[in-house]
Amino acid sequence: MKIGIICYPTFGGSGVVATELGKALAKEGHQVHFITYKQPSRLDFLSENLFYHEVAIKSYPLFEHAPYELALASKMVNVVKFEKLDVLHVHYAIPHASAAYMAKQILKTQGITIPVVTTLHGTDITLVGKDPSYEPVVTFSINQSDGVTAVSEDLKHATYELFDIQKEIQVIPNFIDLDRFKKQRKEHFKKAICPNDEKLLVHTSNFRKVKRVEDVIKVFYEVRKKIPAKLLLVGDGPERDKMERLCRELGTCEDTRFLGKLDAVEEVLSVADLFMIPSEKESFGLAALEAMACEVPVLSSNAGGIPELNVDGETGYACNVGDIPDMTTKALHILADENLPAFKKRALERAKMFDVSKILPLYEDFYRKTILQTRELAN
Ligand code: GMT
Repeated sequence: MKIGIICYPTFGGSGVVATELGKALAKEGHQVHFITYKQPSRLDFLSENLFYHEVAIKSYPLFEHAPYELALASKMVNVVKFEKLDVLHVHYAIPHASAAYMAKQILKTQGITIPVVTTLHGTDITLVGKDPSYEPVVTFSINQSDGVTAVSEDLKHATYELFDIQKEIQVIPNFIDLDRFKKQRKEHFKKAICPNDEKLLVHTSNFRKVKRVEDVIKVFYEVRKKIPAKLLLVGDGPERDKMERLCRELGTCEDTRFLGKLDAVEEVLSVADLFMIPSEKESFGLAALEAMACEVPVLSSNAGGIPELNVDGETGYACNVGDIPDMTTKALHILADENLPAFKKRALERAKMFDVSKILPLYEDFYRKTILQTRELAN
Protein backbone atom coordinates (compact mmCIF):
# COMPACT_ATOMS: atom_id res chain seq x y z
CA MET A 1 0.00 0.00 0.00
CA LYS A 2 0.98 3.65 -0.40
CA ILE A 3 0.21 5.33 2.90
CA GLY A 4 0.32 9.02 3.85
CA ILE A 5 0.98 9.66 7.56
CA ILE A 6 0.20 13.01 9.14
CA CYS A 7 1.29 13.71 12.72
CA TYR A 8 2.90 16.16 15.11
CA PRO A 9 6.61 15.68 14.47
CA THR A 10 7.64 16.79 17.96
CA PHE A 11 8.27 14.65 21.06
CA GLY A 12 4.63 13.83 21.97
CA GLY A 13 3.39 10.26 22.18
CA SER A 14 1.13 10.57 19.14
CA GLY A 15 4.06 11.64 16.96
CA VAL A 16 6.17 8.79 18.30
CA VAL A 17 3.44 6.22 17.58
CA ALA A 18 2.86 7.64 14.07
CA THR A 19 6.58 7.64 13.24
CA GLU A 20 7.21 4.15 14.60
CA LEU A 21 4.14 2.90 12.73
CA GLY A 22 5.43 4.43 9.47
CA LYS A 23 8.85 2.87 9.98
CA ALA A 24 7.36 -0.55 10.71
CA LEU A 25 5.05 -0.34 7.67
CA ALA A 26 8.03 0.61 5.47
CA LYS A 27 9.93 -2.44 6.75
CA GLU A 28 6.97 -4.58 5.67
CA GLY A 29 7.33 -3.19 2.14
CA HIS A 30 4.64 -0.48 2.18
CA GLN A 31 5.49 2.92 0.76
CA VAL A 32 5.09 5.48 3.53
CA HIS A 33 4.88 9.23 2.98
CA PHE A 34 5.16 11.46 6.06
CA ILE A 35 3.47 14.83 5.64
CA THR A 36 4.52 17.10 8.52
CA TYR A 37 5.87 20.59 9.18
CA LYS A 38 9.21 19.24 10.44
CA GLN A 39 11.14 16.00 10.12
CA PRO A 40 9.67 13.68 12.80
CA SER A 41 12.24 13.26 15.56
CA ARG A 42 12.31 9.47 15.37
CA LEU A 43 12.46 9.38 11.55
CA ASP A 44 16.16 8.88 11.86
CA PHE A 45 17.07 6.23 9.33
CA LEU A 46 17.03 5.82 5.58
CA SER A 47 14.72 3.40 3.82
CA GLU A 48 13.78 3.10 0.19
CA ASN A 49 10.13 3.01 1.29
CA LEU A 50 10.12 6.13 3.48
CA PHE A 51 9.43 9.62 2.17
CA TYR A 52 9.12 12.96 3.91
CA HIS A 53 7.10 15.89 2.56
CA GLU A 54 7.45 19.13 4.47
CA VAL A 55 4.45 21.40 4.88
CA ALA A 56 5.61 24.93 4.09
CA ILE A 57 3.62 27.38 6.20
CA LYS A 58 3.81 30.73 4.45
CA SER A 59 3.39 33.75 6.66
CA TYR A 60 2.08 37.16 5.68
CA PRO A 61 1.95 40.41 7.70
CA LEU A 62 -1.84 40.16 7.80
CA PHE A 63 -1.77 36.80 9.60
CA GLU A 64 -1.31 36.86 13.33
CA HIS A 65 -1.39 33.05 13.08
CA ALA A 66 -0.33 31.46 9.79
CA PRO A 67 -3.07 29.08 8.53
CA TYR A 68 -1.30 25.74 9.08
CA GLU A 69 -4.41 23.70 8.39
CA LEU A 70 -4.74 25.13 4.87
CA ALA A 71 -1.07 24.56 4.07
CA LEU A 72 -1.40 20.98 5.37
CA ALA A 73 -4.56 20.28 3.35
CA SER A 74 -2.91 21.65 0.20
CA LYS A 75 0.16 19.49 0.79
CA MET A 76 -2.03 16.42 1.29
CA VAL A 77 -3.80 17.12 -2.02
CA ASN A 78 -0.46 17.35 -3.84
CA VAL A 79 1.09 14.27 -2.25
CA VAL A 80 -2.03 12.10 -2.75
CA LYS A 81 -2.18 13.14 -6.41
CA PHE A 82 1.46 12.89 -7.34
CA GLU A 83 2.43 9.90 -5.22
CA LYS A 84 -0.87 8.11 -5.94
CA LEU A 85 -1.53 7.30 -2.28
CA ASP A 86 -4.08 4.64 -1.29
CA VAL A 87 -4.91 6.04 2.15
CA LEU A 88 -4.25 9.02 4.42
CA HIS A 89 -3.71 8.21 8.10
CA VAL A 90 -3.97 11.24 10.39
CA HIS A 91 -2.78 11.06 14.00
CA TYR A 92 -4.37 13.42 16.55
CA ALA A 93 -7.70 14.84 15.46
CA ILE A 94 -6.82 18.53 15.77
CA PRO A 95 -6.38 19.89 13.15
CA HIS A 96 -5.30 16.86 11.13
CA ALA A 97 -8.71 15.24 10.70
CA SER A 98 -10.38 18.42 9.45
CA ALA A 99 -7.43 19.20 7.14
CA ALA A 100 -7.75 15.68 5.73
CA TYR A 101 -11.49 16.22 5.20
CA MET A 102 -10.75 19.35 3.21
CA ALA A 103 -8.08 17.57 1.13
CA LYS A 104 -10.50 14.72 0.47
CA GLN A 105 -13.22 17.09 -0.78
CA ILE A 106 -10.78 18.91 -3.07
CA LEU A 107 -9.54 15.60 -4.49
CA LYS A 108 -13.12 14.45 -5.03
CA THR A 109 -13.70 17.40 -7.41
CA GLN A 110 -10.75 16.06 -9.39
CA GLY A 111 -12.16 12.53 -9.56
CA ILE A 112 -9.84 11.09 -6.88
CA THR A 113 -11.18 9.12 -3.92
CA ILE A 114 -8.87 9.03 -0.92
CA PRO A 115 -9.90 7.19 2.26
CA VAL A 116 -9.04 8.95 5.52
CA VAL A 117 -8.19 7.06 8.71
CA THR A 118 -8.13 9.12 11.92
CA THR A 119 -6.39 7.86 15.06
CA LEU A 120 -7.46 9.50 18.31
CA HIS A 121 -4.61 9.71 20.81
CA GLY A 122 -5.98 11.26 23.97
CA THR A 123 -5.78 14.95 24.66
CA ASP A 124 -7.28 15.62 21.21
CA ILE A 125 -10.45 14.22 22.83
CA THR A 126 -10.21 14.48 26.61
CA LEU A 127 -8.57 17.88 26.97
CA VAL A 128 -8.34 20.09 23.88
CA GLY A 129 -10.94 18.51 21.59
CA LYS A 130 -13.89 18.85 23.95
CA ASP A 131 -13.26 22.57 24.42
CA PRO A 132 -16.15 24.50 22.80
CA SER A 133 -13.66 26.34 20.61
CA TYR A 134 -12.87 23.08 18.79
CA GLU A 135 -15.69 20.62 19.58
CA PRO A 136 -17.94 21.17 16.50
CA VAL A 137 -15.05 20.71 14.08
CA VAL A 138 -13.70 17.69 15.97
CA THR A 139 -17.13 16.00 15.99
CA PHE A 140 -17.65 16.72 12.31
CA SER A 141 -14.23 15.56 11.17
CA ILE A 142 -14.35 12.32 13.20
CA ASN A 143 -17.75 11.53 11.70
CA GLN A 144 -16.45 12.31 8.21
CA SER A 145 -13.40 10.06 8.54
CA ASP A 146 -13.68 6.78 6.66
CA GLY A 147 -12.12 4.87 9.54
CA VAL A 148 -11.51 5.84 13.16
CA THR A 149 -9.23 4.18 15.69
CA ALA A 150 -8.52 4.96 19.35
CA VAL A 151 -5.52 3.84 21.38
CA SER A 152 -7.54 2.32 24.25
CA GLU A 153 -11.04 1.14 25.17
CA ASP A 154 -11.23 4.01 27.65
CA LEU A 155 -10.49 6.59 24.96
CA LYS A 156 -13.09 5.01 22.69
CA HIS A 157 -15.73 5.32 25.44
CA ALA A 158 -14.65 8.87 26.30
CA THR A 159 -15.04 9.83 22.64
CA TYR A 160 -18.61 8.49 22.52
CA GLU A 161 -19.40 10.23 25.81
CA LEU A 162 -17.95 13.62 24.93
CA PHE A 163 -18.94 13.88 21.26
CA ASP A 164 -21.92 12.93 19.12
CA ILE A 165 -20.14 10.25 17.11
CA GLN A 166 -21.94 7.95 14.68
CA LYS A 167 -18.82 6.24 13.40
CA GLU A 168 -17.62 2.90 14.74
CA ILE A 169 -14.32 3.29 16.56
CA GLN A 170 -11.83 0.43 16.52
CA VAL A 171 -9.34 0.14 19.37
CA ILE A 172 -5.74 -0.39 18.26
CA PRO A 173 -3.45 0.05 21.24
CA ASN A 174 -0.02 1.66 21.30
CA PHE A 175 2.84 -0.70 20.55
CA ILE A 176 6.55 -1.08 21.20
CA ASP A 177 9.56 -2.27 19.26
CA LEU A 178 11.10 -4.75 21.68
CA ASP A 179 14.29 -4.86 19.62
CA ARG A 180 14.94 -1.24 20.55
CA PHE A 181 13.30 -1.06 23.97
CA LYS A 182 14.98 -3.74 26.03
CA LYS A 183 17.03 -3.82 29.17
CA GLN A 184 20.62 -2.96 28.32
CA ARG A 185 23.68 -3.67 30.44
CA LYS A 186 24.41 -0.28 31.98
CA GLU A 187 25.84 -1.26 35.37
CA HIS A 188 28.41 1.58 35.28
CA PHE A 189 25.60 4.09 34.81
CA LYS A 190 23.60 2.59 37.69
CA LYS A 191 26.68 2.66 39.91
CA ALA A 192 27.28 6.32 39.08
CA ILE A 193 23.72 7.33 39.99
CA CYS A 194 23.17 4.92 42.86
CA PRO A 195 26.64 4.38 44.39
CA ASN A 196 25.20 2.84 47.55
CA ASP A 197 22.74 0.53 45.82
CA GLU A 198 19.85 2.93 46.26
CA LYS A 199 16.58 2.09 44.47
CA LEU A 200 16.11 4.16 41.32
CA LEU A 201 12.74 5.73 40.50
CA VAL A 202 12.20 7.23 37.03
CA HIS A 203 9.59 9.48 35.44
CA THR A 204 9.53 10.64 31.83
CA SER A 205 7.02 13.10 30.41
CA ASN A 206 6.47 16.44 28.73
CA PHE A 207 6.00 18.07 32.16
CA ARG A 208 2.50 19.31 31.44
CA LYS A 209 0.02 19.78 34.30
CA VAL A 210 -1.91 16.68 33.25
CA LYS A 211 1.14 14.51 34.10
CA ARG A 212 1.06 15.50 37.82
CA VAL A 213 4.85 15.45 38.16
CA GLU A 214 4.37 16.92 41.66
CA ASP A 215 2.94 13.54 42.72
CA VAL A 216 6.11 11.81 41.51
CA ILE A 217 8.20 14.12 43.68
CA LYS A 218 5.89 13.82 46.70
CA VAL A 219 5.85 10.01 46.55
CA PHE A 220 9.62 9.98 46.15
CA TYR A 221 9.92 12.24 49.21
CA GLU A 222 7.90 9.72 51.25
CA VAL A 223 9.67 6.65 49.85
CA ARG A 224 13.09 8.19 50.58
CA LYS A 225 12.12 8.55 54.21
CA LYS A 226 11.89 4.73 54.39
CA ILE A 227 14.55 3.42 51.99
CA PRO A 228 17.63 4.84 50.23
CA ALA A 229 16.44 5.99 46.82
CA LYS A 230 17.22 8.28 43.88
CA LEU A 231 14.92 9.92 41.34
CA LEU A 232 15.57 10.69 37.69
CA LEU A 233 13.17 12.99 35.85
CA VAL A 234 13.41 12.88 32.06
CA GLY A 235 11.78 15.42 29.75
CA ASP A 236 10.94 19.06 29.80
CA GLY A 237 7.89 21.27 29.69
CA PRO A 238 5.88 24.03 31.31
CA GLU A 239 5.88 22.57 34.85
CA ARG A 240 9.60 21.96 35.12
CA ASP A 241 10.56 25.16 37.02
CA LYS A 242 7.80 24.57 39.53
CA MET A 243 8.97 20.98 40.03
CA GLU A 244 12.53 22.10 40.63
CA ARG A 245 11.23 24.50 43.29
CA LEU A 246 9.21 21.70 44.90
CA CYS A 247 12.35 19.55 45.17
CA ARG A 248 14.12 22.44 46.89
CA GLU A 249 11.22 22.95 49.31
CA LEU A 250 11.13 19.23 50.19
CA GLY A 251 14.90 19.00 50.43
CA THR A 252 15.15 16.15 47.92
CA CYS A 253 17.46 17.89 45.41
CA GLU A 254 20.59 15.94 46.26
CA ASP A 255 18.85 12.68 45.36
CA THR A 256 16.94 14.00 42.35
CA ARG A 257 18.20 14.79 38.86
CA PHE A 258 16.36 16.56 36.08
CA LEU A 259 17.85 15.16 32.88
CA GLY A 260 15.86 17.21 30.34
CA LYS A 261 14.93 15.78 26.94
CA LEU A 262 16.77 12.58 26.11
CA ASP A 263 16.61 10.58 22.89
CA ALA A 264 17.92 7.34 24.34
CA VAL A 265 15.40 7.04 27.17
CA GLU A 266 15.81 3.24 27.07
CA GLU A 267 19.29 3.66 28.57
CA VAL A 268 17.84 5.33 31.66
CA LEU A 269 15.01 2.82 31.84
CA SER A 270 17.54 -0.02 31.74
CA VAL A 271 18.75 0.91 35.23
CA ALA A 272 15.40 1.88 36.76
CA ASP A 273 13.61 -0.05 39.51
CA LEU A 274 10.29 1.75 39.30
CA PHE A 275 8.58 3.91 36.67
CA MET A 276 6.02 6.47 37.84
CA ILE A 277 3.15 7.87 35.79
CA PRO A 278 0.56 9.42 38.12
CA SER A 279 -1.28 11.34 35.34
CA GLU A 280 -4.64 13.06 35.77
CA LYS A 281 -5.60 11.82 32.29
CA GLU A 282 -3.78 9.32 30.11
CA SER A 283 -5.38 7.57 27.17
CA PHE A 284 -2.81 4.75 27.09
CA GLY A 285 0.57 5.68 28.59
CA LEU A 286 3.18 4.85 25.95
CA ALA A 287 5.93 5.96 28.35
CA ALA A 288 4.87 3.22 30.78
CA LEU A 289 4.97 0.61 28.00
CA GLU A 290 8.51 1.71 27.14
CA ALA A 291 9.47 1.23 30.79
CA MET A 292 7.82 -2.20 30.99
CA ALA A 293 9.68 -3.32 27.87
CA CYS A 294 12.89 -2.51 29.79
CA GLU A 295 11.65 -4.70 32.69
CA VAL A 296 10.57 -1.81 34.89
CA PRO A 297 7.39 -2.15 37.02
CA VAL A 298 4.96 0.76 36.92
CA LEU A 299 3.35 2.83 39.65
CA SER A 300 0.56 4.72 37.91
CA SER A 301 -2.71 6.42 38.49
CA ASN A 302 -5.79 4.49 37.38
CA ALA A 303 -6.80 7.29 34.99
CA GLY A 304 -8.01 6.69 31.45
CA GLY A 305 -6.54 3.72 29.64
CA ILE A 306 -3.54 3.13 31.92
CA PRO A 307 -5.10 0.11 33.70
CA GLU A 308 -5.52 -1.55 30.29
CA LEU A 309 -1.71 -1.65 30.23
CA ASN A 310 -0.53 -1.63 33.85
CA VAL A 311 -2.28 -4.56 35.51
CA ASP A 312 -2.89 -3.62 39.16
CA GLY A 313 -0.96 -5.89 41.52
CA GLU A 314 0.87 -7.66 38.68
CA THR A 315 2.97 -5.34 36.57
CA GLY A 316 2.83 -2.62 39.23
CA TYR A 317 -0.06 -0.75 40.82
CA ALA A 318 -2.69 1.67 39.52
CA CYS A 319 -3.83 4.04 42.31
CA ASN A 320 -6.43 6.79 42.51
CA VAL A 321 -5.25 10.09 41.06
CA GLY A 322 -3.41 12.13 43.72
CA ASP A 323 -3.51 9.45 46.43
CA ILE A 324 0.04 9.98 47.68
CA PRO A 325 -0.22 7.71 50.78
CA ASP A 326 -1.48 4.76 48.71
CA MET A 327 1.10 5.37 45.99
CA THR A 328 3.86 5.47 48.63
CA THR A 329 2.74 2.17 50.20
CA LYS A 330 2.54 0.52 46.77
CA ALA A 331 5.92 1.91 45.68
CA LEU A 332 7.56 0.49 48.81
CA HIS A 333 5.86 -2.86 48.22
CA ILE A 334 7.15 -3.10 44.65
CA LEU A 335 10.64 -1.96 45.62
CA ALA A 336 11.02 -4.53 48.43
CA ASP A 337 13.85 -6.89 47.46
CA GLU A 338 11.62 -9.93 47.81
CA ASN A 339 8.98 -8.50 45.41
CA LEU A 340 10.93 -6.56 42.80
CA PRO A 341 12.19 -9.43 40.57
CA ALA A 342 8.66 -10.83 40.06
CA PHE A 343 7.22 -7.41 39.25
CA LYS A 344 10.01 -6.82 36.73
CA LYS A 345 9.39 -10.17 35.05
CA ARG A 346 5.64 -9.60 34.79
CA ALA A 347 6.17 -6.09 33.43
CA LEU A 348 8.24 -7.49 30.56
CA GLU A 349 5.74 -10.29 29.88
CA ARG A 350 2.92 -7.75 29.63
CA ALA A 351 4.98 -5.48 27.33
CA LYS A 352 5.46 -8.41 24.94
CA MET A 353 1.70 -8.39 24.30
CA PHE A 354 2.10 -4.94 22.72
CA ASP A 355 5.02 -5.82 20.47
CA VAL A 356 4.89 -4.09 17.10
CA SER A 357 4.68 -7.49 15.37
CA LYS A 358 1.29 -8.04 17.06
CA ILE A 359 -0.17 -4.55 16.51
CA LEU A 360 1.07 -3.73 13.00
CA PRO A 361 -1.21 -6.30 11.28
CA LEU A 362 -4.21 -4.65 12.98
CA TYR A 363 -3.40 -1.36 11.25
CA GLU A 364 -2.73 -3.10 7.91
CA ASP A 365 -6.09 -4.90 8.08
CA PHE A 366 -7.82 -1.69 9.08
CA TYR A 367 -6.35 0.17 6.08
CA ARG A 368 -7.40 -2.61 3.67
CA LYS A 369 -10.93 -2.72 5.08
CA THR A 370 -11.29 1.08 4.97
CA ILE A 371 -9.91 1.37 1.41
CA LEU A 372 -12.30 -1.34 0.19
CA GLN A 373 -15.36 0.18 1.89
CA THR A 374 -14.55 3.68 0.63
CA ARG A 375 -14.09 2.46 -2.94
CA GLU A 376 -17.38 0.52 -2.81
CA LEU A 377 -19.22 3.60 -1.55
CA ALA A 378 -17.69 5.80 -4.26
CA ASN A 379 -18.78 3.46 -7.09
O1 GMT B 1 1.02 12.54 26.74
C1 GMT B 1 1.00 13.57 26.07
O2 GMT B 1 0.76 14.66 26.54
C2 GMT B 1 1.31 13.49 24.61
C3 GMT B 1 0.13 12.89 23.91
C4 GMT B 1 0.19 13.14 22.44
O3 GMT B 1 -0.87 13.27 21.89
O4 GMT B 1 1.23 13.21 21.79
O5 GMT B 1 0.09 11.50 24.22
C5 GMT B 1 -1.15 10.84 24.04
O6 GMT B 1 -0.92 9.89 23.00
C6 GMT B 1 -0.05 8.79 23.34
C7 GMT B 1 0.11 7.93 22.10
O7 GMT B 1 -1.09 7.37 21.68
C8 GMT B 1 -0.63 8.03 24.55
O8 GMT B 1 0.20 6.95 24.88
C9 GMT B 1 -0.73 9.00 25.73
O9 GMT B 1 -1.34 8.32 26.81
C10 GMT B 1 -1.61 10.20 25.34
N1 GMT B 1 -1.57 11.19 26.42
C11 GMT B 1 -2.67 11.54 27.12
O10 GMT B 1 -3.75 11.04 26.96
C12 GMT B 1 -2.45 12.59 28.16
